[in-house]
Amino acid sequence: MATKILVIGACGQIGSELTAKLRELHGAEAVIASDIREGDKEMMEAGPFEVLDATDADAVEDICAHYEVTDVYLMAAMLSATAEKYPSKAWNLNMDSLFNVLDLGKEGKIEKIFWPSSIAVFGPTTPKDNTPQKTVMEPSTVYGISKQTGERWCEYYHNKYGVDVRSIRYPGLISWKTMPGGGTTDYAIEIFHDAINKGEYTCFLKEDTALPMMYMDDAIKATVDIMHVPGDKIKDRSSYNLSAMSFTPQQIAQEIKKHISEFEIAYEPDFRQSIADSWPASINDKEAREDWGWEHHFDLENMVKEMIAHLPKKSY
Ligand code: AKB
Repeated sequence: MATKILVIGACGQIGSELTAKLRELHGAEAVIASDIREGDKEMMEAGPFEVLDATDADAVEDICAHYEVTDVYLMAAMLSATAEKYPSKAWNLNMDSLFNVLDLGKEGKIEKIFWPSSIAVFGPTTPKDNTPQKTVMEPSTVYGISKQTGERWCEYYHNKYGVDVRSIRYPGLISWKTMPGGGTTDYAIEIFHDAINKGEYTCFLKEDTALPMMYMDDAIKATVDIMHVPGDKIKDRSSYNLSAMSFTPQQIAQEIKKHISEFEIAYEPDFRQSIADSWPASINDKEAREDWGWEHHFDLENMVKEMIAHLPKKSY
C-alpha cells in the first residue's frame, strides 16, 4: 500500500516542521496534517488538513480510515512546565492519544507509528552525565511520568501485538521557525528572540544548569530516519536516547555575545528550575548511532550562527 501519513499535532513546534519535511519527501497529498484547531494560512493551504482531537478515538480512527492512512506521527502532547500546572489534563492527553494510535496498530488499521518520548523520562536518581540508554528511571514530573509510561506501553504493544512503533527521547529542541510552548528547555529559544529584539534576556533557569539540546533540523532528520529504516534495525521498541549538544544558559549567552556583543543576561529561576535539576545534563546515544545510523550535524556554535542568521528582528 502507498504510504499515507497522518501527523497529529501538526501545528506544534515539531509538528509544523515535520509536516513540511514529510510533504517534501512524500508529496503534499500523501501527508494529512491535523491539530486540535486550524493552523495558519500556510499550513491550511499546503495540503490536506483536519481539525482533530487526539484523545477522541473514533475521530482518529475515522480520519485514518477516510484517508487510508498507513503511518501516524503522534506529536500532540502537553510539555513539562504546563503539565505541572494541569496534571490530570496532561496525563489524559499524553496517554489517551497514545492508546488511540497503538490500538489502531494492534487492530491492523495502520502500519507504523512514531511517538516522541523525552529526556524527561529520567529523574533525580538517574546518572546525570552521559546518561545511558538503559539506567535508573524515576521521573519526578507529570510529563516525565507520562513519557516513561508511554515508553513501556510502546514496547508492550510491539512485543505482544507486533505493533511497529518507533520512538526517540527528544532533548530540548531549538528552531527559528517555530516557537515552543510549555517546556522547560524553552529558554534556549526565547533567549534568541530577546537578544535580537531587546539586547537582554532574563532566564528562568540558573546560569549553570546544563541540559541536552538539539537543533530542529537534526531532530527532524532523526524522526524521518528512524521511520524510514527497515524494522529490524530498531532493536529498542521503548525509545532511543538522542544527543547533539549540551550547554548551560551561561554558555549559550557567551556564544550569542560573539554575534551580539551588547547582549546581557540575568537570572531569575522559577518553578522550572526543579524540573531542569531532575533531568540529565548530557546524554549517551550510542545505541541510536549503532542501530539505525543516527548522527547529528549541529553543535552549539553552528546552531547559534544559524539562529542569528535566520531570526528576523521584529518591528514593534
Ligand atoms: C520540555 O522542556 O518539556 C521539552 C522536553 C525536553 O521534552 N522540550
